[in-house]
Amino acid sequence: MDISKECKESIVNGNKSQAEELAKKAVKEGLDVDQIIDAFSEAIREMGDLFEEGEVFLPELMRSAEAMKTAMNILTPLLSEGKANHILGRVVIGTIEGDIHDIGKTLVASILSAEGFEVYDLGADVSVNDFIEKALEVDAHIICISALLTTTMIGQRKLIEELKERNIRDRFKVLLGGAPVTKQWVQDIGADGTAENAVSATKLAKKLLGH
Ligand code: B12
Repeated sequence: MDISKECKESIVNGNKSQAEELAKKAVKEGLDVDQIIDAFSEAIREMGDLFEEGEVFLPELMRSAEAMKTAMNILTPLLSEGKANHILGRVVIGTIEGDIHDIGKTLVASILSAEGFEVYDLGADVSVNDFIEKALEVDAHIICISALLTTTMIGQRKLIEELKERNIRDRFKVLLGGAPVTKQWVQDIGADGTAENAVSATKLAKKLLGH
């Protein structure tokens, strides 16, 4: 079986040790990390679809996510290697309050960092206030907010409103992401953009800062 198929299988079966072994193998054999991450990502999304259809239940989805995270913890540090020697800009990133999905956000943070951004990753379930305080503290150029739930997307709007309230909206570019985020939503709440994946997110971040 080819390694991409094995990666998918490990996630679908929620087999943490298999996922870990495969990630280590990919690193050891110098395989294309992007391709391996794509295979894992495709599998976890498939599990999400099955979950929505009622074909798998939360404990299974959680086991798959655990396996995915174990593999990603091994693979994402590789993405940050070979950092550019000048800083393109400072980015504060996190998943919005009430939302614990952090796999995609961590991928975006890794690619941004690999491309030369100084990244402050606040983790998941981050309050609007913590985003803003950190952005002010490090004098960030961009705030990146991830939301994977339709119920937590509202926090993205809250953050922009809070920036306006404090008269600091113009100090930061605000990028939104996560599966439910659409261009329409970005426009509706007055954010600066969105991207479907970590590579296009990084391209957009560069473009917004004129690189
Ligand atoms: C894995 C997963 C989980 C894991 C999370 C583990 C973790 N530590 O992250 C667990 C099992 C814990 C989980 C829990 C829940 N989940 Co869940 N989960 C998923 C799943 C299957 C995959 C998400 C993922 O990791 N994708 C892989 C990564 C690589 O992709 P990504 O996140 O989309 O990120 C990419 C892009 O979006 C983009 N991006 C991401 N962030 C950003 C930010 C910026 C600024 C930019 C520019 C780009 C960007 O780049 C990323 C990399 O390419 C999705 C299904 C799906 N299709 O998204 C459901 C899904 C998001 N979950 C869902 C639900 C309902 C839940 C629960 C509420 C279930 C429950 N009943 O308790 C809880 C939520 C708890 C909470 N309060 O947050 C629903 C949401 C439905 C909705 N409309 O709101 C989904 C869509 C599943 C479904 N189809 O029903 N979940």
